[in-house]
Amino acid sequence: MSDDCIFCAIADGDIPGRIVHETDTTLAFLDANPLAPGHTLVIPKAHHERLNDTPPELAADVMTALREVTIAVEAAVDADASNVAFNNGEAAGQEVPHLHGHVIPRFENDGGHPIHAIAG
Ligand code: DGP
Repeated sequence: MSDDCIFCAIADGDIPGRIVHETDTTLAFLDANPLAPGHTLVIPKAHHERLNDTPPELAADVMTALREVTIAVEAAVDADASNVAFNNGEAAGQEVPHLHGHVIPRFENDGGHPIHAIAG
């Protein structure tokens, strides 16, 4: 838990999140500013700013959760594909300094480039 971290507050239940998936070590919830319907974030419950300072076992848990969430989200919104990505550090566009993977559903001919959009 880190004071003043919005994603820690969601993980601790202190502020509401639209939670779609949970394990002992990870949580997934809908993005507040979705780039596409079903845009979901996957976080470790423990506070780590970025991939570089996340213990390998926990990073593996996040990846396992990302895979399950990707499958479920694509099915839920009938997507053709998805962008699964991390903005890893402020200079890369990371705005919330608590590790999170984005799952952004994509549709044939949707014309978007959210992999660029999420990098700010
Ligand atoms: P990034 O730029 O990779 O740090 O993306 C941060 C994402 O987090 C952005 O898509 C918007 C989302 N976000 C920011 N604050 C909140 C919040 O309080 N709740 C939820 N659900 N999402 C948030």
